[in-house]
Amino acid sequence: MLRYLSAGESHGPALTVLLDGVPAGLELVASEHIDPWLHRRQGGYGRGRRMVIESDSAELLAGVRAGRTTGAPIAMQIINKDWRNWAEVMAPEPGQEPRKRALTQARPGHADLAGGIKYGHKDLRDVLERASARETASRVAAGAVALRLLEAAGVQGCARVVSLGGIPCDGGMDWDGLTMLDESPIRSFDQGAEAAIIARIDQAKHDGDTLGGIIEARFRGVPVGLGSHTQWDRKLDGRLAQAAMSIQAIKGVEIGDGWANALKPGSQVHDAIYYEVPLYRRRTNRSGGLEGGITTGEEVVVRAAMKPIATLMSPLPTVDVVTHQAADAARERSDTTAVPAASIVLLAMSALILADALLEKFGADTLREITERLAAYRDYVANY
Ligand code: EPS
Repeated sequence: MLRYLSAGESHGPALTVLLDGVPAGLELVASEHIDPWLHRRQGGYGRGRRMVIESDSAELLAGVRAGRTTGAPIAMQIINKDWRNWAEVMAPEPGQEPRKRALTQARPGHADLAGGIKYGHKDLRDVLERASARETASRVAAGAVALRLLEAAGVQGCARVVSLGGIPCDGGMDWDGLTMLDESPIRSFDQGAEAAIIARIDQAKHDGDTLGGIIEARFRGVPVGLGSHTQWDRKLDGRLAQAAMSIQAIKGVEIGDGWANALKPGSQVHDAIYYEVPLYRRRTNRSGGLEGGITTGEEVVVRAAMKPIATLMSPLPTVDVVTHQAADAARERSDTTAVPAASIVLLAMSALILADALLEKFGADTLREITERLAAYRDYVANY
C-alpha cells in the first residue's frame, strides 16, 4: 500500500524522497512532523564533521496542501549543504579535468569492491556515493510520515540504543521518559552506562577505529491482527526483518527476545495468555508482539545489530583496483559510531512497515475511514 523510493548521492545536490499511498486527510507539516526526526538522526556522540555541515530539513514538493495530505504521492527534498564543496566532482555533465577525489582503494566492509565489479566502475566513488548512510536521511523523512499516520491511529514509537561498543545500556523501557532519549548523547535510558560508552568512543576515535551496537524500535498501541500467518510474504515479522536488514551496516535482527529465546526451553519462552476484561493479555512479551506473523496487541519490539562503520582512519589492508597493488583502504571523512542515529532509522523503517500493514487492514484512501474502521475493530476485539 505504502511505497517508498529515494534517489540521491551523499555529496550530490539533494536527496529526493517519494512516498506513495499515504491516505488523504493526514495533518502534515514538515517543520513539526518531519524535521525533528531528521534532527534526531543527525545526533549522537561519535558522529563526524559532516553533521556539523548539515542541518537537515525536508521540503515538501507534492502531495500536501495547506498542511494536509491529499492522497497524491508525497515528494520531498533534503538539500545536501556539503554539495557546494563537491559540485565539480559530482557534476552530471562531462568534465574537462581528469576526475578528482577518485577512490580506488576499496574499503573492506563497504560496498566499494563488490559494487565496483558489479557496475563496472574503477572510481569506487560511483558506488560509495549511493551506498553511503547519507541515504538514511531519506528513510527517516519517509518514516516520519508513517509515524505521523501511526500516531493518528493511536500507535506510539520509540527508538533507543541498548548496547554500544560492547557495553550494554538497556536501562529498561520508560514510555514516560522519552525526552530523556533526546537528551542522552547515546540515546539510552541507562545514564549509568553513558560515561563508559563515551570513553570507549573517544578511545576508538583516538585509535582510528569504529564501533557498532544494538538498537531497538518499539511500538505501543498496535492493534492485534496486523500482518498474516497465511503466506510467507504476508508475515509481518518477516517484513519488519527485511526492512531492518536493508539499513546500512545492519547485520542481524531479532523480534522480541529472538536470540535469547533460542537458548531456553519453551516453557520459559512463550508468553502465557490471560483474560482481563475486555482484552486478552500476556504477562510477558518475549515474542516481541508478534505470533505467526500477526501482531498480538502487545508492544512490537524490533532489535537490530549494527556492525562498526567500514571506513577506518587506521585502515585495513586492501588492493588498489587500478594498480592491483596492495594498499591501505581509502580514508573518507566518517563517523566513529552512528549507532544512536541508526536507532532512528530502524524506527523509521519499522514505522513504514507497520503503517503499510495498518492501511492493508483498514483501507488506504482517507484518514477518516481508517479511524472509523479502527474504532469499530477495537470494539470488536474488546468483545471477542
Ligand atoms: C552520513 C553522511 C556521510 C557520513 C556517514 C553518514 O557523510 P560524509 O561521507 O560526507 O562524511 O558521515 O556515512 C558513512 C559513515 C558511510 O560509511 O557512508 C549521514 O548523513 O548520516
